[in-house]
Amino acid sequence: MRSYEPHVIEEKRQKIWEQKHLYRVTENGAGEKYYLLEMFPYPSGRIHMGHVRNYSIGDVIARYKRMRGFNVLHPMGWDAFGMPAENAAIERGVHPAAWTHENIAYMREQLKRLGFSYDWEREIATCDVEYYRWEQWMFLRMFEKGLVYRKSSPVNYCQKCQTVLANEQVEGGACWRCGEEVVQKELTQWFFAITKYADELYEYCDKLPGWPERVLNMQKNWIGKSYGVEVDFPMEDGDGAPLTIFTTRPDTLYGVTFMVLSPEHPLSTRLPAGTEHEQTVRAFVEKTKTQDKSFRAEITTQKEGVFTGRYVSNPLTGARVPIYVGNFVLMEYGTGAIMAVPAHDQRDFEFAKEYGLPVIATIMPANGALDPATMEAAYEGDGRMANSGPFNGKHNRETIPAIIDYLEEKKIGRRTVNYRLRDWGISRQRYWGAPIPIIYCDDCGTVPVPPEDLPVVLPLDLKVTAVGKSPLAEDPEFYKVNCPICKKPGRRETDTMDTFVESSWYFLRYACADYDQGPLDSARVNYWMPVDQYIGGVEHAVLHLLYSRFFNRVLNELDLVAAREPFENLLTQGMVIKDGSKMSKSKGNVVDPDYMIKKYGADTARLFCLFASPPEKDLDWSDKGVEGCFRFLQRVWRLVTERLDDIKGTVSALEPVVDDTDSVQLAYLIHKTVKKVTEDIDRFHLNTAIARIMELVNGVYKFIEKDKKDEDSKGLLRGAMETVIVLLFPFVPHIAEELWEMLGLDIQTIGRSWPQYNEKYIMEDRVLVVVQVNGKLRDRCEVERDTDQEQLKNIAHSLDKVRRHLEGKTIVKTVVVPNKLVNIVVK
Ligand code: ANZ
Ligand code: ZN
Repeated sequence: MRSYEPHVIEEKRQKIWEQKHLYRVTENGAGEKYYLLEMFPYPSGRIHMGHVRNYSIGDVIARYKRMRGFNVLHPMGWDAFGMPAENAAIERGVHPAAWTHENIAYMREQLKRLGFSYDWEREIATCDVEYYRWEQWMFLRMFEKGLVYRKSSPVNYCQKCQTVLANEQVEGGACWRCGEEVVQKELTQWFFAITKYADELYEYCDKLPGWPERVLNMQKNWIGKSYGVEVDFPMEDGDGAPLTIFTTRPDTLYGVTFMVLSPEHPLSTRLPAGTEHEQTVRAFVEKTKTQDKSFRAEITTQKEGVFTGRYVSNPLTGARVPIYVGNFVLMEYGTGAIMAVPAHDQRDFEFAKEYGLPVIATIMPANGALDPATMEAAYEGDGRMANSGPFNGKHNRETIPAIIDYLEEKKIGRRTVNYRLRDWGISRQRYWGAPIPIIYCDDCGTVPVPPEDLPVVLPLDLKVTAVGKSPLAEDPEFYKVNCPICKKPGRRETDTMDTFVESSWYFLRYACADYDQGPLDSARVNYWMPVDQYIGGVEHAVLHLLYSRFFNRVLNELDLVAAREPFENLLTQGMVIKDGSKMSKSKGNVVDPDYMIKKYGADTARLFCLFASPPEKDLDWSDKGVEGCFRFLQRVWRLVTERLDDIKGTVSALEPVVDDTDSVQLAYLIHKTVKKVTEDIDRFHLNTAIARIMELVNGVYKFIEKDKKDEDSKGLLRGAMETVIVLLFPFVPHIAEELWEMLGLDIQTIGRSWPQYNEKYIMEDRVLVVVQVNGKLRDRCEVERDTDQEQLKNIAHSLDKVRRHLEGKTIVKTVVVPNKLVNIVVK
C-alpha cells in the first residue's frame, strides 16, 4: 500500500491537467456560462498567503461550478506596471521589464504548483504592449468623447518618492508608501471625467444585491452625494457678482455670522487687493496652498484664517457679514465658499472662538435654550427655531424646504446636488507604465496620436536612475516626434498612466485575450460578461472597484460591452493574520507558501486556508491547524487505499442495506452531507462544508469498524468513499483525483459531476431512531431531534413491526438512547 506522498501525486496530477488542457475553456462549451474572477496579483516576486487564500477560495467555486455543469471562465494574469519595478531597477540595476517578467515566471509556477484551475491560455500581463496598446486606443476614444481632458491643478506630491499621489494614496496627510508629509504642487495633468458618472455610480449601489453592504457604503461615501442649496450673498457695496456658497443647512441662515473662502477661491486674493489686508491674505493663501487637502479637511486640524476686509449681506436678514479666508474650506467642493454658522457647525465654532467672532444660536435643543456666551461646542442636533424671524418655533427640519422654496422664488438660491468624488487624475511621472498617446505641437496644440500610429511603445532600452524621474522625459528618441497634423517637430507626452487604468478593464480582456483586431471582441466579451463572481481583498473596496465600474460604463458606451455593471457578485475575503497582526514582511510574521508546499503539499495549504475561517473573516494562522489538515488528508488517503482490494470490483451504492442500522446511519449521513456541503458552498461557507466532509469521513470509519462482509454493505462503503472524494475535489483536487483514479474511475467525471442527494434520506432537524426488540432491529422511526424519552418510548411501542414482536410477551424494560435507539427488552 502506498503512503500519502503529496508531492508525487500533486505533480503528477498537474502534469495531466496541463497535457489534457483540462481547464481550457471556450465560448462553445456546454452549459450556462459562469465567469469567476479573482483580483489579479501585482508580480512582486513571490506569492504570499493572502494570494493563496484568495485563489483557493476562487478555485473551490470554479471547480464546483464546473461540476455543476457550468461553462466556467477562470482566468489569471498580472497587474504588471508599477513602482516596485522601478525601485528594483534603481536598487539592483535590473531593468523593470526583466524584473517584472522574472517575477511573473516564478509566480506563475507557484500558482501552477498550487493546482488552481486557470485557463492559462488567457493569461495577460498589463505591461505587454499587446495589452496596453488597447488602453491607449481607449484613451483616444475617451479623448474624442470629452471624457479625458488636461488641466493644471494642484496635486498631492510626495517629495521623497518624487511623485504625484492620488487623493486615496494620501493617508492622514502623509504618503501611503513612505509616510513622508505630502505637499501640494501645480502640475498639468490628464484627467478621466469620472464625475460625469457620479450620480449613476451612486444610484447603482442600490442595484447591486450581490455586493457586501459594507463595500457599497464605502463606495457611496466616497462618491459622497449630498443634497443642498447654493445661496447668493450680495457684496455689501453692491459691486460685482454676489458670493455664492453651498450649504446643506439653509435652516441655519439666520445664524450666519461670517463667511469663509477657500484660499484657492479667486475672490480670496481679489477682494483685499489694494487694501491693507492684501499682504496678510496673500501670505496666508500661499502658505495654505502647499498643505495637503485631506489634512486640511480633517476635523482635528487647527482652523486658521484671515479677514479680507470685505463684507456681504445676509439675503434673509440684511445683516452685515465679514468675509474670511480659511484653511478648512476646500475649493474642490461645492462652490469653494461657505456661510459660517458657529452655533451649529463645529468647524465654524472653532474658527469663531479663535478669531473672536459672534455666535448666534438659531436651533434650540429640546432640553433648553442655548446661550452663546457659555457654549463650549456647536450644537449640531435638531430642534425648534429661534432668532429666525418668521420661522421661530418651527422644527428646523420642517423649515428646510420652505426656506429653499423662498430662495428659489427670489432667485437668490438654487437646489443643488454635490458630489465629493473628483475626476480621476491619471498622469504619473513614471517610467514603468503605459505611455499616454498624446503629442504636443507649438502650432497645433495638444494632438492625439493617430490610431494607426498606435501603439506608443514604451522603450525598453532605457536606464532608470531615480524614482519619479521618468527617463522618458530625458530620452529624445522617445519624445522627439513630428506633429501628426503639421509634420513640424513636436514633443510626446512623457507621463504614463496610473496603473489603476490597467486594472479597470483587464477582466474584459480575459474574455478574448488573443484578439488582435481591436481592444475587445464584443461577441466573446458579451458571452462572458458580467463577471458572475468577483473575489478579492477589501482594500480595493473603493478605488479599483469604482474605477472599474466607471471604465465598464465608458466601454459600454463605446459599444464594446453590453453590460453596464461589470461585477454581479462580490466577495471580499479577510486578511491572513499571524501572532495578532496581518502577515507582512515588515512584521516579520510571514509564512512562505513555498515552505508550506514543500512541507505538506498544495492540498494541505489550500485546505487550511479554506478550513480555518469563513472567507469574509480574517484567518488566524495556526501551525497546529495546518498539521490537523495534513493529518485529515492522510486519514482520507488511508480510508481508500487500505480497502482498495476489498471494494475494487464492487458496484457503488447510496442506499442503505435492508434491516441494517449501521448502513441506514451511513446512508443518511451521506445524503445529509451532500445536501449540506452543497448549500454551504452556495453560501461560501467553505469552512463548514469541509467540517461536514470530515464528519462523513468519521462516519465511514465507524461503518468500517463493523466489518461487514456482504456485497451490499461493500457497495455502500464504496458509495460513501466516492462521495467523500467527490465532495473534496473542489477543495483538494490532487488527492481527490488520485484516489478517484485508484478506484478505477475516469478523471473526466470527477471534475464534471456533482453528487445528488435523495430527499428520502434527508431529515431536517429530524433523526432516525432505530427500534429493537431484545437487541434485534425491528423498525426505525423518524422523529424530531431531541424528542423526549417517554414520547419516544410510546412511538416505538406503537410501530406495527414492533408490536408484532411484543405480542404475548411481557415488557421487562425499555432502554432509550436519545436521538438514536430504543431497545425493548421482553420476556
Ligand atoms: C452652513 C452649515 C451650518 C453647514 C451647519 C453645516 C452645518 P456635506 O454634508 O458633506 O455636503 N461646506 C460646503 N462647502 C464646503 C467646502 N468647499 N469646504 C468645506 N466645507 C464646505 O457638507 C456640506 C456642508 O459643508 C455645508 O453646509 C457647508 O457648511 C460645508 F449648521 O453650511 B454648511
Ligand atoms: Zn502641429
